[in-house]
Amino acid sequence: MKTLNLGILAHVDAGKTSLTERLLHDVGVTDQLGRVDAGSTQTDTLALERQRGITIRSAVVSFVLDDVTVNLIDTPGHPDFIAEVERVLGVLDGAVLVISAVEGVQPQTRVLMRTLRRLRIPTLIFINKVDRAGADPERVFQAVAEKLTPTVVAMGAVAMPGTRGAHCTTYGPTDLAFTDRLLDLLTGQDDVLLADWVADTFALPYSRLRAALATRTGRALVQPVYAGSAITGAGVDALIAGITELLPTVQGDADAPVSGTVFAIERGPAGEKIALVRLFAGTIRIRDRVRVGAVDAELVTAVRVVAHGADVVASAVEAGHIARLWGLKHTRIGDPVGVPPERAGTDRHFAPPTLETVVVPTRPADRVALHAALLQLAEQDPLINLRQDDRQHEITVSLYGEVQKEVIQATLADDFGVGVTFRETSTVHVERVCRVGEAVEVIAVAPNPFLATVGLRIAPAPTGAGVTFRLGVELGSMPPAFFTAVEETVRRTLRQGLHGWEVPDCEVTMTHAGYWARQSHSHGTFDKSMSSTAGDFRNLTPLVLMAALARAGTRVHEPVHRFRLEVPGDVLGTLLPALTRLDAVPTDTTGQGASYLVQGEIPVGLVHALERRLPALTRGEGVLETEFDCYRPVRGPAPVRTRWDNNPLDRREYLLAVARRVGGR
Ligand SMILES: Nc1nc2c(ncn2[C@@H]2O[C@H](COP(=O)(O)OP(=O)(O)OP(=O)(O)O)[C@@H](O)[C@H]2O)c(=O)[nH]1
Ligand SMILES: [Mg+2]
Repeated sequence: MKTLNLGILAHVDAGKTSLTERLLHDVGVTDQLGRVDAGSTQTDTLALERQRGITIRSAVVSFVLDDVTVNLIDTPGHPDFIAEVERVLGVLDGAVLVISAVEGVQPQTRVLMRTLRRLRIPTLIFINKVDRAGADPERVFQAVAEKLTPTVVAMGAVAMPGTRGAHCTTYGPTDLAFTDRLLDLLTGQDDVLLADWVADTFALPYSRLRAALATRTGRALVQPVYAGSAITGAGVDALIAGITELLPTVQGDADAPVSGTVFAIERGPAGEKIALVRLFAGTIRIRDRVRVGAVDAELVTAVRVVAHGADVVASAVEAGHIARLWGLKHTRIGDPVGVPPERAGTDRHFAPPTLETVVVPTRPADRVALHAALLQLAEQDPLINLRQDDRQHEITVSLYGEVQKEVIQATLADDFGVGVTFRETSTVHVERVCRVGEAVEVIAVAPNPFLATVGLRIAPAPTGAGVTFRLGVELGSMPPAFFTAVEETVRRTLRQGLHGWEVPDCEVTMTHAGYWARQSHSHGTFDKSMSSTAGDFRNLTPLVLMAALARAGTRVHEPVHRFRLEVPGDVLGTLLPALTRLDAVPTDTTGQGASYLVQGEIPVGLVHALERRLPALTRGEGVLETEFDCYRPVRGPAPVRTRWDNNPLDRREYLLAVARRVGGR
């Protein structure tokens, strides 16, 4: 059977969960239509989701349409949970982007559509809530074409929008404006179709246009737009028909070598680890041993697949499907299963979290339990980037925002019985390398106390390039384990640069390498004082790297958001100086009738302050949208972050550390 793994994506509250519920109902999986407001949906199952009426975790449900199994993934829309969307993107065959017919295109809609287009994920757009007062599907369609993607075609019309009786009609071959639009869009992209149309305008059958529409949609070159209501069900039959006709299905090869991705991790009732895997090729059976990430042969102890709305026990999962696998004890999110799939599961599509906070247990005795609980949460959400400072034992997590903080607090209390408070949220900065710096320590040459020679050169790299590690020495000059120890330590050390912030992008080259081969006494025992170990390389590498980094120098950068601010024209006089005081840099101000659109940049740390002051500055009429843009050098003195690793900071500390270790050896 063919499968379609379909993501439902949108700005918060646009109606993803309601639409998922409506689809399950209309295809006959559920008898009763669940409602977000009653806490009775299939996908918002966490207690917290039901209480708050928002989605926090992505959830998978499934149904069969003709001969296709559709695995539907309902995702959260709140920007604090964007990491959940990110993890899902690598396993999708198609997406439905939901937009409210009342609120229209919203900040997260833009971010998501941009990403869907970049990843070439076939997408249908659904303008939802046409029944709600104020709905204006035509205006929203225009905004989609202008702000999101020009390659759109409206698949139907809405009568009586904004009323409970709103209903939808689907365009067909006799709707000339529709067929003209199709022709225009498709012949612009397809030369053969264009040639046939020029040769004989009347001979081009409608079925050919529909087929071309499906091909182009499947290649993410066209985005058909539907409209309707998840609550009343209007327009949903047309959307279902569109999903079947226009989105590409996959039929993976069940006999090929296993290839899949772990895209989520859950904990079962007994606290056991469950991996959600999208299988691209091959078959995984119970008791199979599979390679997962770096671990060679993990034993699969149980398999469950989502089928017809329920999660059922299965003996195997085949290519194309999504399954829950038990037994993969060491797995992490993004791990490849078997042969790594072409689409990597760990690619970064959205900005990383730019906030952080220290988590403090209410009862000091809970510190160890808190650490264990947060480790489990970090398994499910690696971007919280858990770290513990070596000296004070304080635990810090990275965050997207305040709602995520509340969710962590509630989860720790409800699931782990650990009460916590948070220190004030602060901004995560990064360090950028200024120029090339080198350092080297040679074995048996004072003050180097370690049985290792390590030379490292660090050089700047473009934003987003990541850390690359290269060998400037012969690969055969040392045992591979020593090179691995150096590379791993380099990556770990760069999590805190000269000012304590991560150095995300740089090139590190190992310029010198040396070791003493394993030596034994005459009676055959291994003599550690004469033989290099991986530990020597792990201890020496941070010292050399930090010395090289100190020579290269780093500059601290802060995260900056782009903002769009719509305000009444007469408040500009007071608003602009206020923006400047908030360190915001307006780059563009344009009049739009009686209102003005001000765009520019603002440091992330001040977005909250701007939000708070906005009502007073704009008589409550200002509409602010912000979105992560880039990191820029901080103005004034660079903020320093507490070190959680005992990395030496500079040459002086380096020598002190060396001296301490000489004494200790
Ligand atoms: N009138 C009307 N209300 C709708 C419609 N779809 C959703 N809603 C309401 O909009 C609110 C949000 O709906 P959800 O389905 O939770 O939206 P969501 O996109 O899943 O929200 P998050 O997952 O939190 O981002 C709820 O109160 C729904 O009842 C619709 O078609 N018409
Ligand atoms: Mg939802």
